[in-house]
Parts: sequence; structure tokens; C-alpha cells
Amino acid sequence: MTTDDKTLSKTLSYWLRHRPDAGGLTLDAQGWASTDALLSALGREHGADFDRLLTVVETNDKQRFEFSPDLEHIRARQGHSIDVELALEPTAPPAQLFHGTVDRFLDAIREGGLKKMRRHHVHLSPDVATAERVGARRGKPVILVVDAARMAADGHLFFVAGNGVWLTDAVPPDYIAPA
Ligand code: HQG
Repeated sequence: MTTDDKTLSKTLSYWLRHRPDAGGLTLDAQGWASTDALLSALGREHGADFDRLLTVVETNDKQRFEFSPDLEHIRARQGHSIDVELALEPTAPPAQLFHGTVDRFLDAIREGGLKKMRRHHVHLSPDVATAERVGARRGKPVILVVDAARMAADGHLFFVAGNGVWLTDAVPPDYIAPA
């Protein structure tokens, strides 16, 4: 991604996950915005057209966004702070999932488990390398292993976003171990 594409991607994240009003957009209950409305806003603020948008969506390092099959709507695949219902089906998770965090949160996580904080779900990674990248956004990454199989057996629901990020409501401390 060029720096410009990165800026565009950050704008998309901001509008489609957190502040659609900042781009003059409205999202439907499943988080979809009109591609045309988005293009108008992007044209105004970034001089970007449909080809640019398509490139940014397709080459996005974490496949954060998706188009509807007819390309008329676009949404963020996960990571919202506003109220959207992604309509994901509960899915059986792999035996283990991983969470990348940093040292300063460990006491609170040991005490209260993983919480969704400002997002709609706790975000978990399918592999250690991905969890390391997530944790590294905040400092030296610390990897936690989540016993997803036992959680699922105990009735906790898991969802997987189209880009492979696993989502769950909360992870109680008992299911968390250091890597
Ligand atoms: C921590 C990015 C204290 C948690 C990434 C994390 C991911 C606690 C932070 C996605 C806690 C929340 C999500 C507790 C959790 N006490 N701290 N009880 N429970 N935390 O950003 O997982 O680039 O909401 O460890 O790549 O870091 O946006 O979650 O450090 O996929 O597409 O509280 O966001 O993707 O931070 O990242 P976040 P996350 P995008």
C-alpha cells in the first residue's frame, strides 16, 4: 500500500466503523453504506474515484472492507464501535486462538479476562504471527493463548469475520494462558 492508500484506508475505517456522519454517510443495520455516497465523500475529501476505492479495498493488508456482490454497498468487515449487526453465524472455533496485547494490560486481563473494550467483540487471531502484529501496535507484543475449544464446549459463541478475525463476546480469565 502506498502512503496515500493507507490514508484512504484509515478514512474508510473511521467512517465505516466509527463515524459515518463524518463522511456524510448513513449505514444500514448490517453496517453497509452506499458505494455512491462513499465515492462522493471520497471525491470531495481525497479526490478518489471508484478505481482507487476498488484498489484500496482489494489490496488492503487485512481485508478490512467488503463490497456487496453488486458493488452498490460497502462495509467494514469488523472493528465497529457504532451499533451494527454483522449477521455473522456462530462458528466452531479452532482449538486455540491467540490474542496479542502488551504487558501493561496483563494484570487487568488476568483479573477480568479479555473484554471488548470499545469494540463490539473481543478480537482473536487464528495464529501467533497475526496476534504478534496486533499486539505490536501498542508496544512489545505479549501473546495469550485462548482455550477456544473449551470455551465453545462451555457455550460461548464464536464468529469469524470474512477476513479471518475471530470474534467473541468476552474471554473469562480461566480460559487464558500465556503463550
Ligand atoms: C486490551 C486491529 C485491560 C486488549 C487489530 C487490547 C485487531 C484489556 C485493547 C483489531 C482488557 C483493546 C482489534 C482488560 C482487553 N483490561 N485491557 N480486561 N481486555 N484489553 O484495539 O485486539 O487495524 O479494541 O489486549 O489488528 O488490540 O483495526 O483490540 O490491547 O484485529 O483492522 O485492550 O483491531 O485491526 O484494543 O485489536 P482494541 P485489539 P484494524
